[in-house]
Amino acid sequence: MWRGIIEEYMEYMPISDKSRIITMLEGNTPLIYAANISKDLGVELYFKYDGLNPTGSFKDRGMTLAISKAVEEGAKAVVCASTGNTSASCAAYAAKAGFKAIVLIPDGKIAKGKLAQAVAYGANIFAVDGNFDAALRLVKEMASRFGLTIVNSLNPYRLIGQKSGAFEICDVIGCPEYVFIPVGNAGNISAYWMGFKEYYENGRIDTLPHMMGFQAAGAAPIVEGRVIENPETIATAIRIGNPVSWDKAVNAARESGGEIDKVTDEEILSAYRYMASSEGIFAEPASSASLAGLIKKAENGVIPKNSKVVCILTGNGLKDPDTVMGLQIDIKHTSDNGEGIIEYLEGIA
Ligand code: AN7
Repeated sequence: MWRGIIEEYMEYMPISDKSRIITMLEGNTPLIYAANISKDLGVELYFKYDGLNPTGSFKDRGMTLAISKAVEEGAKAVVCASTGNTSASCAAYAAKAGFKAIVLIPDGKIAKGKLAQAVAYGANIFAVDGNFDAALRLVKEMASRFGLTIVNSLNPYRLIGQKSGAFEICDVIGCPEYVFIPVGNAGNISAYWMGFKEYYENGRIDTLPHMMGFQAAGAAPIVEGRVIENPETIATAIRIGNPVSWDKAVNAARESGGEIDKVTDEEILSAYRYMASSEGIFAEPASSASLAGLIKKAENGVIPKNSKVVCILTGNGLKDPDTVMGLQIDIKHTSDNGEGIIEYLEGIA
């Protein structure tokens, strides 16, 4: 049985006492070959579907380690700022560990399913008048004033846990040539790069991938080289103007011969629908930035034909019902004796 990312990758994790690991058996998410999109784009594409983690996002990989270390270190309470997924994950793992979880979210700017999770898991929720960056500033102040443990990605254990995603990919298909990944706080791209490099140094793979990170055009501080005061994007998960792991992400792109670029909300939504309707995979808008990025680069001829490519799908589409229901939707009506559906079926017969 899969034991969760800490035990599975123990030699790469800074934990020695198994007895106090807080896990919900996160990780081991499917790497799904995307036959239809591969054909359309002329590449060999796999989706790493991290939306199938216990709380529906990649954050669980880092949270299991951050919370386990908080237990080890005797933390008083854990706190985070979040665009939604970190707060959901923090709330769940804190519940399991018996910690009080305090989560700060930008008021009105997180997807409904994510807020519902924080409520369900019993977190202490504060809606902040301000965006994620403001919420994180406040978290840092409160943590130092009241002795709380921060579980945002400035907590180093978060990235160490998240590197397990790279290990899992390599364990299944070896090292891909390109990894496309959404960028918000820029932690995950940095974590993946750390994971690939560690596997390389340990002789588990003998090549390294190009790391291709994508920000939303209205929230693209790294691409534009400046802090964005008022970031805006439909992909609320990556609505971040001053990323924590800015330098690490720039380094990952540079060292790997990759890049960090941006995609528009239109490109994100188009990739979001295309992925769901052609592969049956419903990822959240922020996650779709990875596929949007691949489409952009494939169309520009940057990606050689038949390259082995992985798009990281960081979160589950169900977390954000409002975005999909805001699209042009076609729900037909029928009476219970078939008036409506019969005309339709005659039409397509
Ligand atoms: C679905 O939950 O920052 O570049 O507070 O939820 O590592 O920040 C979420 C980020 C991509 C960006 N995809 O990852 C939070 C938060 C999804 C996300 C990202 C996030 P990073």
